[in-house]
Amino acid sequence: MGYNTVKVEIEGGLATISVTRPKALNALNDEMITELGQAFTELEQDETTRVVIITGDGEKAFVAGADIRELQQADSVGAKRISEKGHELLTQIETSNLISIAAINGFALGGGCELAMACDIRYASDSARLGQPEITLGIIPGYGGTQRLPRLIGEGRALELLLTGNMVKADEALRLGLVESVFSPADLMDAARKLAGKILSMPPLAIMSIKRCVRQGLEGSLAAGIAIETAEFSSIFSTDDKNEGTTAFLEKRTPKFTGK
Ligand code: CO8
Repeated sequence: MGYNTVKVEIEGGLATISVTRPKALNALNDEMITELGQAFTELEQDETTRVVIITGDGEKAFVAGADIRELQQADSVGAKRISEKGHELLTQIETSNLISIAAINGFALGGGCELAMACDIRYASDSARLGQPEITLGIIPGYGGTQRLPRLIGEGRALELLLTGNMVKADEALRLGLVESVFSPADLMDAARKLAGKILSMPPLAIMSIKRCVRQGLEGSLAAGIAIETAEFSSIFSTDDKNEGTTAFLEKRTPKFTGK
């Protein structure tokens, strides 16, 4: 499918989605939210794709937030619709069988930081700046920032960012646990691709199972999470890849996983 605001490239099991409105620093407008959802759904239906890198077009921004022009025009009813539509997309990414890596190549503010937080792993370039500046606009985050940020970095640190609207540089984001690793701008995409390649070399059913355990487990109590893990652990033992992985180890050879 052709898109106006996103570009999708597929190679092997890896898809790269670039959001592309560089003149507006890739701000998320309604069309982009729609197209990101469509692109993601297409990739979920494509049986070969297993990992997705999400990044921003150009050198300056990952995503500089929701489109402030659209927000300025919205009333409460419109805001509810905008928020729900964004939540639907970010929940889709978060709960998908696809593993998502945010390659944060510049500003990741407001909805951009929220998009990155819905991804499974965040790599940043040292030029990246992250934050939730909504408060400076007289509004609050509407794509999960008040929920995912404290879960990722803790309540006090999250409130400090949310209540001040402060942006943090990549090294500070790393210290906070908001990103996993920082690279030079030239190395960022290679690092994200290398990570994707490593994940792609692992058994697909176990990958999906681990993501379900972590994502669903964090929704509830430790006991509920342990029950999820036990059920997933049990079902992975009926896969061919379990037999292949354990046998390959004992035969001192590299496993050949088939995804069955
Ligand atoms: N929306 C629309 N346009 C934007 C946005 C944005 N978020 N960010 C930048 N732009 C545009 C600018 O207006 C400018 O356009 P033009 O050239 O036509 O004037 C162009 O991009 C370049 O930007 P700047 O000239 O400002 O570039 P600087 O390098 O000087 O500054 C900044 C870069 C610091 C990133 C600055 O652009 C900025 O502060 N941007 C806004 C950041 C922000 O506040 N983001 C949060 C938005 S609110 C949000 O995301 C809420 C999410 C939840 C929504 C749920 C709704 C219910």
